[in-house]
Amino acid sequence: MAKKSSPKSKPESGVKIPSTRSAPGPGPSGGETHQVAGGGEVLTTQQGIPVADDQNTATAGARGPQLLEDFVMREKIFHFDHERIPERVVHARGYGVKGYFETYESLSELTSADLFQRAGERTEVFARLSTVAGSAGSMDLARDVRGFAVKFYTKEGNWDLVGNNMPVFFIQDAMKFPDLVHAVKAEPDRGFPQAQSAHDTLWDFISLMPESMHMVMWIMSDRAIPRSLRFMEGFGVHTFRFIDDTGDSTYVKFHWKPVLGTQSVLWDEAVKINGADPDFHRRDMWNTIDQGHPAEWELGVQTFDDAFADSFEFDVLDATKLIPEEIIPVRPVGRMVLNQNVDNFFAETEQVAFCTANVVRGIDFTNDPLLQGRNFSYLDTQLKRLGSPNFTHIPVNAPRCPVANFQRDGHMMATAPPTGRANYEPNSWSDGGPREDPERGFTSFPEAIEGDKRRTRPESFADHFSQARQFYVSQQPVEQQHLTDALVFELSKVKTTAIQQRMVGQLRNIDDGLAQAVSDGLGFEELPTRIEPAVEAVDLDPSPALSMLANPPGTFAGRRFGALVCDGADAKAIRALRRAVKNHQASLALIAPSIHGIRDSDGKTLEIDEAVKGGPSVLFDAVAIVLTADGATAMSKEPAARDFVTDAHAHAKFVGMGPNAKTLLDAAGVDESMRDDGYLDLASTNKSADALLDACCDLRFWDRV
Ligand code: HDE
Repeated sequence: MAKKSSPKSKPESGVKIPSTRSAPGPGPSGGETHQVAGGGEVLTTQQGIPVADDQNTATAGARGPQLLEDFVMREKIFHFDHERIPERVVHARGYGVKGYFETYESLSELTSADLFQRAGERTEVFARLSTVAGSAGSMDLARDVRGFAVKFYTKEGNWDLVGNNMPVFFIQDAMKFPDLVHAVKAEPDRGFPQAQSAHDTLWDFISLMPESMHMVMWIMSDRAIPRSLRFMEGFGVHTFRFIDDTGDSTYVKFHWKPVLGTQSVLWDEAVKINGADPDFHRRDMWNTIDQGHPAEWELGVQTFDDAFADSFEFDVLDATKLIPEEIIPVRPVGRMVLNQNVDNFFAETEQVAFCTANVVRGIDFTNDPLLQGRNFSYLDTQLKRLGSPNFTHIPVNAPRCPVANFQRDGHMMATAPPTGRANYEPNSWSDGGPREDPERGFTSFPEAIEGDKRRTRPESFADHFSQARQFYVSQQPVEQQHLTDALVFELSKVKTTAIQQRMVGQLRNIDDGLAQAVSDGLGFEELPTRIEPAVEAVDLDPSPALSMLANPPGTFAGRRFGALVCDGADAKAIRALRRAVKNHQASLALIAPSIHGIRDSDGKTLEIDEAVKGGPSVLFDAVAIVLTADGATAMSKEPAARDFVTDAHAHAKFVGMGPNAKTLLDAAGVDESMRDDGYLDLASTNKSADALLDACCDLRFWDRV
């Protein structure tokens, strides 16, 4: 066979072969590499002093001690030693993306918020999507809530909508947040487990906190393992207020709906993805945007008045409750287009400082005790992390509208220093600085408040189980099974039997079938005793909107198709597949025995995205096998290739069967009797590739599981 010219042997664009020289000056050379500016950008110290040698510290004699006076080395190491800032106490691992929000139509009848006044208005945004429990270096596919924080740089100041991908929360009062976070994070004596809820301390706490049971249903559901950050919903969680120009208030709950629909992975996939690509979510986001495809969500609102709030079965101030979309539909009010990756991860994603207290005129808080506590917490945390009250001077945090006030000085004051004598007001100077604006200024909704000062939980917060049950019964059977499996998995990692029993005792208030299945899964001979609830659960109507599978995206757009290929693979089949994948606005990855390119049956060199040992099928939404007879025989002997197809089968993926696929499938134990309608022929025709991709729009062949 002719020697192939591997695409990888060409220098990649952006790669420049450095011009090097041996050691500068008259001294000896230890053979180190020096790259010289040669008319290009010159390396300098932070003080701007050009650096002659970035390889060697000044020493007394070539093998002698280092000189204290070497300010070049001292500054470099000093700066390095101080590179880290405290990671976020929660949501440490996150990914930032930039873009804009576009308003569909004026919402002036509801709110005076400037960004919602004009149809087509675009507002710059910065979004950070995160996991909660893990450290900054933890893996993306942890079972966890995802943070969904968006900073809107409006013309009247920054509005931060700091939400999650689940519409409810574990606790009702901010007072319990440190306990919750301590319980879920690594256990304090042993320092593990990392980014996992499956351990004693979390379930000990949770099983003693019936208010968290609704959230337990969400976190044990597949919502906690999204396929992509692009395919998850977002929620403001709390009830907020819209205030219009006349001062009237309307309650509002915010929703983000992903334009490409919701999708999650299976738990077995999550576990394997964490090993194969711990950066799966951030890589997916980076690559998608880098390839010119924005991530897009619609912002929707549920709005209601006091009459509804009074008539609703639950307290709208209770963040462990949601308002079913069947009761108050979500009205789309705009779309968010995230189309730009950050230029510098630290400067933007790490330094972005969200504060729930950042609201603009026209948006206000309610007395949700979780929201009120958050308003206190976020400013505090930014000071701790960013080290200065001037964190708003950092570009990612700076409003895009004028800022003028009499706040002065502090660490790292960075914007143009204010001038003049007036650093206070009132003052009588002609250039006395900014003044109040009663028309455009922020005013709080004048809610009448009276009551005794006391620590108490309102009785209206006491039903902890009805909506948990509603969530469970609103799920499809497959989803209920996943939820049960998740509880069994998590509680099987708990070593204290009393905690497992208490937890099953709580589940009995949600659904007896669920409690029994979890009890069986844990191997209990008897169903543990029911825990007496504060208020008995009532049966609410199922809410189909709560099920992901009841609301399938019906598209393969934005997904990734993986095809197993080898030298000599059918060129026409690959071309047909590539065309069909592109027509569905998805992307195709080729996986081969090695990364160094293959030659297809037409002799054309094809670039390869993954070597089979590094490209398991869990990284793809659907797969195809396009091999020669020899290639299939060789792949059959390769454990990674066999795993590729057995996993694709186990994860209910659609499989395109190109030439010789049977050889590999049989060798992997996926014999003909197991090959259901989720296996489609992939011949050398566009028609067969189109049929395969049309089937893929169902995302999984659920009948298999
Ligand atoms: Fe947070 N939360 N939180 N939180 N939260 C933080 O602020 C806090 C809560 C959420 O990408 C911290 O900058 C308290 C609910 C997101 O930078 C901290 C309470 C919801 C992010 C903090 C809550 C959230 C945070 C840590 C209980 C969904 C990441 C770092 C009342 C509605 C933002 C930081 C980013 C981050 C406090 C509960 C969402 C410590 C006290 C409920 C998305 O201030």
